[in-house]
Amino acid sequence: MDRQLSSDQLENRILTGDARALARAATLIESQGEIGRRLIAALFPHTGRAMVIGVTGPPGAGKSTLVDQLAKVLRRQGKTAGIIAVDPSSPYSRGAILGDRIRMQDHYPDPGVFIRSMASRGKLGGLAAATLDMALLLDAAGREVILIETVGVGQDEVEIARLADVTVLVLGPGFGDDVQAIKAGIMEIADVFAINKADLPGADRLEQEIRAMQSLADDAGRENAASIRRVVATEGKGIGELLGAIEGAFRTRGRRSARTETWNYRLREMLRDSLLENLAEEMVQQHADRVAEKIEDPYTAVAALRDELSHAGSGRM
Ligand SMILES: Nc1nc2c(ncn2[C@@H]2O[C@H](COP(=O)(O)OP(=O)(O)OP(=O)(O)O)[C@@H](O)[C@H]2O)c(=O)[nH]1
Ligand SMILES: [Mg+2]
Repeated sequence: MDRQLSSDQLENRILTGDARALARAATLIESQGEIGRRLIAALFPHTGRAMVIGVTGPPGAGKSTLVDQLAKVLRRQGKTAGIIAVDPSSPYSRGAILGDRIRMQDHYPDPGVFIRSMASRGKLGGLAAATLDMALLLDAAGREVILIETVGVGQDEVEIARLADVTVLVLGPGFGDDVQAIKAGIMEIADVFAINKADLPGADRLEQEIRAMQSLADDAGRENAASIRRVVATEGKGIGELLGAIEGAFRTRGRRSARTETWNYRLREMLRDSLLENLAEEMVQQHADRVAEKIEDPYTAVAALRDELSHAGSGRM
C-alpha cells in the first residue's frame, strides 16, 4: 500500500472495509502512537454497530479452539468477523501462540475473518486500551462480530473481557475443582458459561457446581443468571447453541459500550495511561528508590512526580 496514503484516505478505505487498510491501521494502533489515536478519534462516530464478545477462562480451557469455531459458524451465517487474541505475555500462552496461529490459519484465506494478536510488551495498563482501540477499529471497518480472547488470569485480561458487550467464560472439566477458586475473581463477569470439553468426564459435575453457585445469588442475581451451554470445541458441537445464548445475552443486556459506567471506567484508565506515559520510568524509579530507602516519604514523592507531569504534560494529550 502507498506509504504516502493520507490519514483521510486511510480512514475512507477502512470505512469501506478494505482489508489492507485495516491491517495497516491495526499496526498503527498496536504501536499506540499519536497517529493511531487520531485515527480512532476520527473513526469513533462510525462505531457502535458490532457485537463485541469477550471470551475468557483459565489457560488451556479451549478458548482459541472455541473462538475459531464461533468464527466458522458466523461465516456460515454470512457475517464478517474480527478476532483479537490478547497475549498477556504470561508463561501460559507462550506455547499456545503458535498453536493459535496454526488453528486460526483455517481462516486466513478468508478476508471475512480478520485476526490480530496483541502483545502487552510489558507496558503498564496499555494493553486494555490498545485492545479496545483495536475493537473500535474493527467495528468501524464493518466487522459485524468481534471476538476478543483473553486468558482469565490477570486483572487486565479480566477487565478487557468485562468491557465486551457479552462475556463468555470458558471452563472445562478438570478445572472443576477450581470453581471455588475462580469464583472469587471472575465467575461473576460471565454473561454466558461455556462448558467446553463436554466429551470428557466431569462436565456434569462442573455444570452442577456452576448452578450451585448461581443459586446462592440474591433474587435479582438469579433472574439475570448467566446461561450455561455445553460444547465440544474440537468437534464443533454445540457451537450454534452457544452463539444463540450469546445473542440472547446481547439482546437482554444491551451494549456495554453504550453505557456511561463503561466509559467512566475506560476514561479513567485512559487518563491513567496517558499520565503515566508522560512520566519517564526512571523518574518513578528514582523516587521509588528513595521511598524504599526511607529518604523520602511517598506523599512527597507523588507531589514531585505530579510536578514533573505538569511540566512534561503541557502540549501532549
Ligand atoms: N477433549 C477436548 N479437548 C479440547 C476441546 N477443546 C479444546 N481442546 C484441547 O485443549 C487444548 C487447549 O486448547 P486451546 O484452544 O489452545 O485452549 P486456550 O484456552 O485457548 O489456551 P490458552 O490460550 O493457552 O489459554 C488443545 O489441545 C485443544 O485441542 C474439547 O472440546 N475437547
Ligand atoms: Mg488460546
